[in-house]
Amino acid sequence: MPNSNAFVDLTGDCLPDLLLTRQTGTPADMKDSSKTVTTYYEVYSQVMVGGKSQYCLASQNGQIVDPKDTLGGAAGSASMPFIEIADFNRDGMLDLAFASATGTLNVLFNKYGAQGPKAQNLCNDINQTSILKTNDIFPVYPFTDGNGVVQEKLGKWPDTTIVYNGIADSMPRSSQPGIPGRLRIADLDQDGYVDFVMTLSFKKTSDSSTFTRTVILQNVDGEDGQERSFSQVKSSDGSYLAKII
Ligand SMILES: [Ca+2]
Ligand SMILES: [Ca+2]
Repeated sequence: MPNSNAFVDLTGDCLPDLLLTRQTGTPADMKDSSKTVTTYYEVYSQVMVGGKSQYCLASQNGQIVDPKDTLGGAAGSASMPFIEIADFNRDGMLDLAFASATGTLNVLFNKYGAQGPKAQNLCNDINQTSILKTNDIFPVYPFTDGNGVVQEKLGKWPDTTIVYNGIADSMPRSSQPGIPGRLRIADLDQDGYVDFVMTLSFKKTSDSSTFTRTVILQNVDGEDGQERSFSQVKSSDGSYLAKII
């Protein structure tokens, strides 16, 4: 069951590759708590063979969420995050970002090495399709923060009595973190690094009333060996938007 898909150049040879997200299992499996549903991505890389363009499966090990990571354990709701693709660290290679059902923003940096965003480094022919099979384009699940991956827990809020849950009405309501709405990327502060905008649904544990807030995560310099980090913008009036706009 493909969901997100994109034709983008993930290997730096100027030939667009195909990225798909997929899920194993059937709707019945998703309603059966004894069964698990695997969510993963596939990369079909475009290569030139004998002067002709072909797509070969370059990566199928990109599991992106825990098989048990359904929304609040509810039936029929295996998580399928939307993926955004951008060069988050400005090294010339496209990276991958998605929010998992545990309420974590994951940014996976492309491990293919462009030598920096210089004109002479563009469109290098990798020339060896074996490289595609022996090297993962992105870090492999389970992800380890700091190892080519940045993970940011979403939904931080000054009031600890507030938790958040799924953004869409059709998603189960619970006190557990849910999948945020689709990510959007834009360089909001015009520093040359793309930032995140997303909408999260919150629920007050005091009276169960719900409300939504737009969350901005600024792409900033990393710490502790991380290349980049994604910092939630906050302000004293509670509006994450206020700092930038
Ligand atoms: Ca990159
Ligand atoms: Ca920015």
